[in-house]
Amino acid sequence: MLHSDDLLQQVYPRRSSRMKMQRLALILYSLMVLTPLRSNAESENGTLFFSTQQLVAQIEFTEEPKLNIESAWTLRFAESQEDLKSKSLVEPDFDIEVKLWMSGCGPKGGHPSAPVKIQRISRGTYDISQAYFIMSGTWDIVIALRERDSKKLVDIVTKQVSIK
Ligand SMILES: [Cu+2]
Repeated sequence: MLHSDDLLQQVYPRRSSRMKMQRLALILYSLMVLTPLRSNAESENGTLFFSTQQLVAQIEFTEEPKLNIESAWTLRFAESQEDLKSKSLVEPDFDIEVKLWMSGCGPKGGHPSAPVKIQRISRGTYDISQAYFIMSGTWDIVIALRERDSKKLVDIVTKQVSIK
């Protein structure tokens, strides 16, 4: 049987090589996202620690994660756990990226879900909605900080959720 990529190459040679580039970019991006991801840990009460910044984050679900139903949460940033508790929040000086990622699944070793909606509410407070966990298993909620101009990755934390 002809592999579908080979078939595409014959029918659409230029389009296929562009698809390969896109695939390569996706793999490189996954590596970039997943490599630093293993080093940071979530504390028992759910605080997420950014290792390169004096910054912590907290996820408070407003719609608990469930299979194929929209999930939503409030994402808050502060300089310390104490500040999170007292809601003395800070606005990170970075672009904030939120993604859903399922690792160890599929031929490429992982895959995203559809982009979530990120809406800034107030200082250090964001509403995240339209988050869909499209398979059962363990998902990573990945929060990345990027330089505003260069979009260079500054730091990354993850929260794991288990979807039944
Ligand atoms: Cu999956």
